[in-house]
Amino acid sequence: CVPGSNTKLVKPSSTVHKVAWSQNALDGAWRFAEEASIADAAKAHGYQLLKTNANNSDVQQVQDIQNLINDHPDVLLVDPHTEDAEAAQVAAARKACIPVIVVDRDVNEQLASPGRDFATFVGGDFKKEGALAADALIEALGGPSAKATIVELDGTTGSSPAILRGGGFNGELSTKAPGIRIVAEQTADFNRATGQQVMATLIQQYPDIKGVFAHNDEMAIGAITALKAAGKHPGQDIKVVSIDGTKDAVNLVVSGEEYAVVECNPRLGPLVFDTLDKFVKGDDLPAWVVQPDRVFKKADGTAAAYLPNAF
Ligand code: GYE
Repeated sequence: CVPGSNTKLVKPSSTVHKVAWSQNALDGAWRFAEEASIADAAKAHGYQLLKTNANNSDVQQVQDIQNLINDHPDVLLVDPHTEDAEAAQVAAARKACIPVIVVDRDVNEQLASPGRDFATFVGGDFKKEGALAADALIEALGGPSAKATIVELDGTTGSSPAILRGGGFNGELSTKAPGIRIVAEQTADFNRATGQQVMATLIQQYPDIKGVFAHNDEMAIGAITALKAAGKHPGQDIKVVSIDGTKDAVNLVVSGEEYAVVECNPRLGPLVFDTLDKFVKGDDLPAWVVQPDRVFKKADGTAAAYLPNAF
């Protein structure tokens, strides 16, 4: 492979030693579980793992990826903070003859695409997760004919899970239960403390809401704290649904304060390294390797059954 702007995507050499891993942040149970899963799978394969953590900064992650490219790893794994910001770096790796697998969050595929700039995207179906969250909240609020107002706490603006979970949720809600209206939508950056702050303000502005959809568990946990502080009784007068499957959130489902959690499995290591094995062998890879997800509720026993395995 000769580095240059027209350089085609290469496959890793048959002797992978050095794997580079660009993580967007290490700021909560989901990311810690993902990081451990990638590290464990690399170790099980006997690979050296070069790790970076961009602390939720696109500027930092662009720099991290450039540094990793300069280290000439056999393969680069990228979990991008947002869809657009790291796409050019994925293409830069291709031009530098370094094969890339995009993990967990996708890049904007208009800017860098699977099969051309990178091998494949390994991650969950965020749109489906959003739709499953809508189905759960519709059920919690009394079914398709329910009339209620709700609020939506968005994940990090411009990240693929925030874009797709929001889209999946909104599409499902407006077709299945048009009487349930989102009266406010605000980002809380996938963060627990921010979720609490944002919810504290929203509940003053919209005291009559009957539901909350949070794009991740951390924000839902913060929101539940804020709702209780405002004198509400989550699980009774307000139904909360979120996505991930953390121990803290699933405990709230078991205790009844949260209605349902849609799984987004962070333990991507085995699937990523299995995909890497196939890539090394020269197998054709699909554009997307999907990590399947489930729904955890109290009523059907799924939350209690999953809890021992939660992260
Ligand atoms: O939901 C959230 C984390 O990218 C799917 O990122 C992931 C999301 C996950 O910060 O908790």
